[in-house]
Amino acid sequence: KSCILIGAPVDSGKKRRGCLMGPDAYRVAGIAEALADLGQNVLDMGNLSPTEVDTPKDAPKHLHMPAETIGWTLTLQEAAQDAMKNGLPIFLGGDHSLSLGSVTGVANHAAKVGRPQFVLWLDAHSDYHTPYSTASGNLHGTPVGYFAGLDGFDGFPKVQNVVPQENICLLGLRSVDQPEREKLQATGIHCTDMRAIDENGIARPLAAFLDLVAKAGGDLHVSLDVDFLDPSFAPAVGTTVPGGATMREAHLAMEMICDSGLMTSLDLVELNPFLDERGRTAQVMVDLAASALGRRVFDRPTRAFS
Ligand code: DIR
Ligand code: MN
Ligand code: MN
Ligand code: MN
Repeated sequence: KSCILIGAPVDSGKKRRGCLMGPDAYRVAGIAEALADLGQNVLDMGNLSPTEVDTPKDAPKHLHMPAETIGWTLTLQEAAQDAMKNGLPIFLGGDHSLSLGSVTGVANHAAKVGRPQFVLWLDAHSDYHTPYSTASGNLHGTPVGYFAGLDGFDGFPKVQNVVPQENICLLGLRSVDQPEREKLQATGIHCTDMRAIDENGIARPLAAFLDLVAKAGGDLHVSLDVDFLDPSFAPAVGTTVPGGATMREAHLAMEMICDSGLMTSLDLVELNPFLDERGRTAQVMVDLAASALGRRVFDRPTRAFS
């Protein structure tokens, strides 16, 4: 099996531009080399471009660039389904609206091979808006709503395989808008906010979710938004929220995901290299991807004190 790098320079999901430079920043930061060093067979498919579609007539007026995002959703759904046959796709974003396509695409593949799809959403935000509930009009705030089957995505491809609420875990939350909060509190979506991480550590809630995936024999998609991380060491994102995951919390999460052997696909999203200083945040994201795919200091358990 291979790691398949899929460049998705999606920049239509919000108004601040720059995420289109993300895929090349990951390449410059050495993502292919880092994964190859871990013994992975790495294929870089280059960058995709969106399918051309007309602006949907019935879309809410305040939506930012719906036609481009719908076009990307079509392109990425197909790319995700194809890549799943050959390996583990890593979607190099691009803003988080790329997950409208990546997640629904991998879920279509899982359904075809008869496995349940699970999603781990590492993000400051819940991204559980619909095109009608979003106040910003930014579609990067909607992918969880879309693949969880909420209504209101007129003009978008119909979601063929909705990801069940109980199969979704949002981890790292600290910015949830009122309409999202109301809907989330009435669902079975697992929501772990920063307070829960402060109180219990990140390992406990994550282990519980990974256990669900393992018991169900599921496929696991991991979606890593740069703003999951604290902006003090991951500043290159348009929507920083202070009080995020520390470097070690993030690496521990990736190391546990690796140990579980469950991850079948990965998004690296919201990196805006235009806001960065010497590619620092791109490097952090590459190091986290490496942890998720096998980089470690020692194999566990070590002999020290045990
Ligand atoms: C905000 C920001 N909730 C919105 N969302 C972001 O515009 O809907 N998600 N940045 O990652
Ligand atoms: Mn996000
Ligand atoms: Mn976010
Ligand atoms: Mn949001």
